[in-house]
Amino acid sequence: MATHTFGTVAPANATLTAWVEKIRALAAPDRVFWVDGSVGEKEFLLAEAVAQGVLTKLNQDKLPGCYYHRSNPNDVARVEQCTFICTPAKDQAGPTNNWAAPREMYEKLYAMLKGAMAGRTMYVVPYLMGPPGSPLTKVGVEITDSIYVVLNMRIMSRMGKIALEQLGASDDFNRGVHSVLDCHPDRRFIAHFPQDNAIISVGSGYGGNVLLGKKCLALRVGSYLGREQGWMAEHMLILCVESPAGEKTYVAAAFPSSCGKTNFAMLIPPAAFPGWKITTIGDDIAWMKPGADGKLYAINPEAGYFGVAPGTNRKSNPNAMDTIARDTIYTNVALTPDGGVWWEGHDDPPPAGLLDWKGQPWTPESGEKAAHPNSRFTAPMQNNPALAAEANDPQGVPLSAIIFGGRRATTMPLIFQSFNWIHGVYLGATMGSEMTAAAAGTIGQVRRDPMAMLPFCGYNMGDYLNHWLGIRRDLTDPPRIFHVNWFRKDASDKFLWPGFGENFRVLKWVIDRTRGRARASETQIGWMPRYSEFDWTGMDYAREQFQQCMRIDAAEWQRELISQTELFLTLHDRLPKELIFQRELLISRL
Ligand code: GTP
Ligand code: SPV
Ligand code: MN
Repeated sequence: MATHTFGTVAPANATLTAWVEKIRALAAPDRVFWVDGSVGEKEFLLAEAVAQGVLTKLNQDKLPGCYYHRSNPNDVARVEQCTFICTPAKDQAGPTNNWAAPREMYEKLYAMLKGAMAGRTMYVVPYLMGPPGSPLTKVGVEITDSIYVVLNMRIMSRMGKIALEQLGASDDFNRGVHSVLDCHPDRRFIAHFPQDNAIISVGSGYGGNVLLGKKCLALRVGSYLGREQGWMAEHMLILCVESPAGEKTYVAAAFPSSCGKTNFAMLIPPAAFPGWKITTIGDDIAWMKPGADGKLYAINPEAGYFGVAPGTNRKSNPNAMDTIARDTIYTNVALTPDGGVWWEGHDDPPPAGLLDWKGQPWTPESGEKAAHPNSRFTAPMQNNPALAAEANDPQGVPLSAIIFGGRRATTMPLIFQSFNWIHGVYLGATMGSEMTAAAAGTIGQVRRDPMAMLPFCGYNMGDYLNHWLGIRRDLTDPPRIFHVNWFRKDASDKFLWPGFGENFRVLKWVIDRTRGRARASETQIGWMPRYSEFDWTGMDYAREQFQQCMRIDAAEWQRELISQTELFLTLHDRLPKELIFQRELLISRL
């Protein structure tokens, strides 16, 4: 074997090297690999991952730079029941989080980590969340024994040398430790220590459980830091709408997991809107801070997309298809005999000889899904043909609108606008959504998911909602707040709205509202567009269909209000009074 020097250069930061030494002494790996983020190192790690059987090289003529991974079948999604917020007092984590005392959790997890990396390599991954040089950007360091995690972090964050440069001699970095251990659900913990800016994740190798920069730092710890420091960490996409005249409007949107953020962030306007363009700033996470001009500025802390594969095709999301055509890692999709990938909702019919996500021969008659419903692609955002130049702007973009939306078969109309900021916060706080495959749990059941942050808020949800109300004080020109639902169904279980690219018509009304160019009718629930307010060019959608999609059904809203009671009771002791008043007002209007 040829000798190499990859991974051998330790950084000069003494705090960092001392902490890494502490974890090394505990986990007892055979070697420590300092990741520098170089291209040569990437090639070396990919070859290593293939040699270990962690990755399979896909057909390089069809999918250059692309690799394939199957996770342990017991480890295919985030696990909320194994996710803990470890704050000194229980009520700092609040009623919507699992809590454990920090000291007990450290002791338990350090015991599990003892000798856990024997015979393995311990990788040290310094990374940035945010563009280099942004006042919002944070440094994290993830220690992991998974080469798959290293290669995913390479795509999802700006990592290696660039992060060490930003860190310099500082001791201000997130300390993340991850070990797959034996990947057993009984020994799976994702523990956050917000006061220490630290994370320990064991027993999983999948997605949000282990790519510690993403949900763990950028949302759970980030939301805590944001409240301390006067900013917000949100589960939101960020996009730019550019008019034919070059006017740019920035919009953020919070939809729960697997409810359409990536698709909306990459939307291509219908052919009937020549000259209109959507560019992507982010597809999952937004860090937002009031600017000196009184506007709310947002950055995307990530550098790649960890996106849902099923349903992605040339028609629903052409930009995603281009993005994942190279330099992408596919996880838990199906494998074609010629080294390609397939999933439910792919453009091509399933070829003969397909292997499913578990590696078993698959036929359409099997009645099983070939790709796991939460199968994913990890792709660099630089591949996105619609990437906004602003995605790398340290200043971020000023938001004109924030959109909340869940997956609701009933009740929620296609679109409405809040009366004001407090009403908008109420809409976000009471958002409901049917559960999806992105998290282990009962799929299809409606649950309250405030701001799409229920699984991601790193402190007391009542305090979080207060923070939302408080941010308004620093804004003289706040984003307008809207609510959408792409998923309303008719009696025969069919979607009432075609969604995807056609969502542009809704988005256009939103931005026209923020610029005072579109009219709306006042209803009990908010401001709503009339049929005539939308531009229907190139779309065959009757007034009656639109009305069905926009209907406010008294009986449905009664049930909605009753089911909100549960959330309000859960949060009672810290729930802002303003939100209780909003609910009272809605009841009296209805
Ligand atoms: P996370 O990465 O889990 O946070 O998900 P996400 O919010 O980015 O969701 P994504 O865009 O990946 O979409 C998830 C699923 O919803 C996919 O199967 C899409 O095909 C489907 N979907 C997205 N947009 C629409 C839409 O406008 N209408 C309908 N009917 N389905 C949609
Ligand atoms: C989500 O579940 O919202 C995701 C996927 O974006 S994961 O990174 O696994 O959390
Ligand atoms: Mn997400």
